[in-house]
Amino acid sequence: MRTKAAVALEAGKPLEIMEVNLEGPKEGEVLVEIKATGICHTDEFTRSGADPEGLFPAILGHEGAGVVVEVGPGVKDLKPGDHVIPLYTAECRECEYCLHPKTNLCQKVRATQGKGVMPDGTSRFSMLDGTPILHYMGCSTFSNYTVLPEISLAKIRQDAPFDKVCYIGCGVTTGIGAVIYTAKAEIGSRAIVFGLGGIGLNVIQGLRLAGADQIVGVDLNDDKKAMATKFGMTDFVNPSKVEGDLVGHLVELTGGGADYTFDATGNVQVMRTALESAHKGWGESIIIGVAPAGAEISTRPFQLVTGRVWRGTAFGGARGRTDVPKIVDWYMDGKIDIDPMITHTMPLEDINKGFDLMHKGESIRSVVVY
Ligand code: NAD
Ligand code: AHE
Ligand code: ZN
Ligand code: ZN
Repeated sequence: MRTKAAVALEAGKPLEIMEVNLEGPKEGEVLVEIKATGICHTDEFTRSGADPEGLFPAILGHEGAGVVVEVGPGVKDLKPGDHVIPLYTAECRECEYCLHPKTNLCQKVRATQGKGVMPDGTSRFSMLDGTPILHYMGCSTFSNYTVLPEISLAKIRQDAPFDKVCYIGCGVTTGIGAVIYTAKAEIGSRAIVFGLGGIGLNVIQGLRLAGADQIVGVDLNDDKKAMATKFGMTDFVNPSKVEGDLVGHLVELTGGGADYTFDATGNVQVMRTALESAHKGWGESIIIGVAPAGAEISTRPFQLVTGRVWRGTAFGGARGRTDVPKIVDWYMDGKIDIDPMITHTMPLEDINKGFDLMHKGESIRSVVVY
């Protein structure tokens, strides 16, 4: 079939809207009509050329929601008409990782996913002249129709609005999950969140859900303060307005350092500040942000010797097929909020405007509606 897609032809170039060929689903695969997709900073990270795993030409996008159109041979748990959220972290429920209680990083399709192909080593997408186009993070939600392995799809309830729950495909789950699945923050915790964008705001909402006493938000952009306050931030710090040492300021503000700190910027200097503003003896710092090729983190080992812990999280530690449908329920039951964070919606033709808004710091989440 043919489908409309936004194609990343080369690193650093705007996406190009075009008709592309899409082959039907093979063994264990599913054809999905994407109804809506968010634009995450990780899409920009790869588009820009900063991603060491970035390959071109590719169809980016990994924060979608849609409807199953057709299933390939051997697909067991999905049928046409089912509503689904694509998962860049699959859940096969049988690999060594899925069977280990301490990780959500299913490896069943990770190697081929990283090469931009389906598990059989080939792409379903091509240009109209036959040139192959690669998949991205196993999802490629910047295409109106896409093919994914069955284990990379979470089945969700039918009454959830696509243009809102697509955000659960990355930002909402990553932010809330970092708090509840990775940090397992306790009631009464003090926390600091660096970066109040599409991920950081969901960390804040997760901390409120977990019953944190103090939630400090840190961002260079003062315009992020109002939305973060709405989601539960108790104190705001703009590092450019702090005189002297930022770590010292944050340690004082949290009465000795935070129980949990979260980096949602992708900046390795910020990651160091986040680690060092965690409480001596027990503070944990969770890295969510994705850093460019070649960037490395550093600190004095003494920071860890004296009890601070550095950890990281992918997709908030969530097991997608199990946890995503529950998070959709939380949204539908009013336990979590999503709508105010979706500041812009647009048709696929305007997707590059979504990237511009992100760059200008004017959006939280832009959502493309097909
Ligand atoms: P975003 O652009 O919406 O938000 C980033 C925020 O960080 C902005 O508000 C910006 O003003 C702020 N910021 C930038 N530099 C800063 C600094 N030096 N100090 C303080 N604040 C600063 O991006 P997003 O979609 O929220 O994504 C955030 C990061 O999380 C990105 O690196 C993204 O790639 C990553 N991410 C990781 C996962 C994961 O599974 N680990 C999932 C989603 C996104
Ligand atoms: N390809 C990059 C790393 C990108 C990365 O860390 N991705 C996160 C999800 S970001 C979603 O917005 C992730 O899930 N990582 C675990 C994994 O297996 O990719 C690089 O640096 O090579
Ligand atoms: Zn993302
Ligand atoms: Zn697995």
